[in-house]
Amino acid sequence: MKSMRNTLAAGALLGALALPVLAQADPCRVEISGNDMMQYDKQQLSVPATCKEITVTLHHVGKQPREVMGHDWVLVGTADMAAVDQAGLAAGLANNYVQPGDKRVLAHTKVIGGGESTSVTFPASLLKKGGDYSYLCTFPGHSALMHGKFSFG
Ligand SMILES: [Cu+2]
Repeated sequence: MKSMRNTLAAGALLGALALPVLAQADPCRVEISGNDMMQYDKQQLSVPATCKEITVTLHHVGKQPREVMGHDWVLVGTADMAAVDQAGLAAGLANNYVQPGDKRVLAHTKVIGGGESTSVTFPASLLKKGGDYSYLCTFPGHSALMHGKFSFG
């Protein structure tokens, strides 16, 4: 019993020490990059279910313009990925390759080109803890390479 109490005390101490670090890196704000090789730098993004609001920032670290090698970040239920991608293709660049009013799209950024960054902030209430979510780039032909899992919780 005594050793358990010691462990708890040590845990509390570690928690207190870790707190300033956690305060700096908000787990509800995540970042991802796309490049000129049609790749995201992350195949998975995770945010804790304690988030009230989630912010995703997309960086395009390449040089190509958005008309040629544009990237966006679109969050969907995994089952909707192909259909959303298809609808986005028809919507065109003027609509950031996302069909306006598409209810299957949970959140999305605009399409950006090399050297640009963009963010989207959305309420976590759109998501269910432990749900099966994915993100993709809806620029034509990109999603086969540019997609990943989004875990919430
Ligand atoms: Cu892309």
